[in-house]
Amino acid sequence: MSNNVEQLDAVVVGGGIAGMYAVYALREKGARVRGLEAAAGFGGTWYHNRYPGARCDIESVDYSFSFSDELQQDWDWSERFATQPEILAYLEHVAERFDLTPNFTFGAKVTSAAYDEVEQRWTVTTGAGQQFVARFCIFATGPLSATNLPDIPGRDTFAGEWYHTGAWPHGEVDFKGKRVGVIGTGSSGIQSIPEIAADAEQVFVFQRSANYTIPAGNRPLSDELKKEIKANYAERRRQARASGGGSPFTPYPKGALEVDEAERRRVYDEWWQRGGVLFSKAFPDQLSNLAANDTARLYTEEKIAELVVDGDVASALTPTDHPIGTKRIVTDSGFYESFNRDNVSLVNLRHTPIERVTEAGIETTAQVYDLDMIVYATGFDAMTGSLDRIDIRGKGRRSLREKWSSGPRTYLGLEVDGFPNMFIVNGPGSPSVLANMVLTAEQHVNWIVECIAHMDARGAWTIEASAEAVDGWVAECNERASKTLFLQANSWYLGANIPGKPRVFMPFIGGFAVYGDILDEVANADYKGFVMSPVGDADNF
Ligand code: NA7
Repeated sequence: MSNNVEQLDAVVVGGGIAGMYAVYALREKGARVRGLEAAAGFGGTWYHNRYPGARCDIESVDYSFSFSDELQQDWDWSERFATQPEILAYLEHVAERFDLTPNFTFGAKVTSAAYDEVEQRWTVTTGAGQQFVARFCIFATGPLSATNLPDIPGRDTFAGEWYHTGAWPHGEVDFKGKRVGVIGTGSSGIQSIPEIAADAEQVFVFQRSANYTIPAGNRPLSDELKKEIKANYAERRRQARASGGGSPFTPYPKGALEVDEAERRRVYDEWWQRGGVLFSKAFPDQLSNLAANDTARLYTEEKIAELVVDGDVASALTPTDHPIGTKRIVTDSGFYESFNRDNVSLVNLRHTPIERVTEAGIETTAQVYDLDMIVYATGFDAMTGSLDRIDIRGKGRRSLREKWSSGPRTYLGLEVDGFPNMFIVNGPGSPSVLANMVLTAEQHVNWIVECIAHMDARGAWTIEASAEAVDGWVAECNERASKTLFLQANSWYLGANIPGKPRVFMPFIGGFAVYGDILDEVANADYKGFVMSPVGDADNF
């Protein structure tokens, strides 16, 4: 082993929200810890997704760290739903306030991580050949970080500018006087289209599937409201932790079909006004009962017809291929209204698919679109993509990529059998992508830190999920998903957006609070389902 290999208790891969908190929490416990981040700064998702209009779809006061009351009291969010620049400024503030920079190496793109069974340590290697050796390897690589750039014929021949929303350049992108094609109408497309349309000469929106989107109802936070929230922050956080989604909201106490039309409409009106993704949870049965879901769908269809002037365009923007909420509902600011502008046209790829990209633009089966810029708002290889792009090897040099070739398999989303002392934060098998990912990251990291303290107290060196526990958890996740409508959508939750990816529902769907209870139960039952071993001892004890 060369002398310049840093010896550590833990390596944390990723400098986004989860990685920042993992490094902080481990360091607080006295661990020698290093965070490795491919980018030049903190922020993860919020570093890369700088596209115009990028905002969080969870309220800013909830989508923020809860571990420090001083932090949440001191920081002022300016709007209900924070923009990317404000979230990034917040994360940079957190990094500075808690002096995280010395514990991070930036520009360090991790390419491999291998477990040495003799040394019982992980060696993590970057693209530049730097190596870090640690007892624990913690992946905080983000469920929505590996960009999906579709393999459209001729893609690389385009002579104009092109960008992916998830890898947006730093510095100004100028749309003025340009003909811009936007491919994709998920969250990134829907958020960016109104902003691009405000500047560009012409915007062509290439839509393959229409998506449900609810106006954010965004507004500045008044001083009075901020004061009120801060005075009750502890209670707000308690409610968030007791909820399914990590925000302090609970569904209406009755099912959508248990109330009459007037009451149902009143509830939908209220949740529509509340704005955004929560609309899928107005009634508790909306995501498990198709008839209940239909009531939300019909309500939304009326709204689209009201907001979009041209009936044909309204109809093309109305989703037909999935129950509402089974793909993440988008939270927008002026998306439907954009189609009332003269400079925005919808290209319905269901009728006229893209045939190729050319030097001059995009050709569909019906028309040639000359463009100066293409914006790929085409999403991510979600949940597994960022891990898949690293060569991760556990016991017997077995690769995680191979082990997961039929879909990800974890115990609690946290650990994988055959990969001792490797933890994943916000990974597949956890509820993170269906909840508030700041609180889910804190939940995971707190659990991991306590687990390590427990190991140290009992003299254990390694922890590994048993194969039976993984089997059981995968079965439980599948069973829970099968009772919902989520399997009816070709969503990224199922890997359905990536050609060739196995169709497996990847998140735990039981909700944030239920999942937290399970984590506690497992820890209290002496880490049931995990095997702990002392140094150099292959046997369990
Ligand atoms: P999404 O939600 O995965 O959306 C990607 C969009 O791109 C979606 O409309 C796709 O259509 C479309 N797409 C993808 N590939 C193609 C090709 N080859 N041709 C045409 N259209 C294509 O990604 P986002 O970045 O918007 O949002 C991801 C998450 O980030 C979001 O859910 C929030 O949680 C935050 P499709 O639906 O597959 O037909």
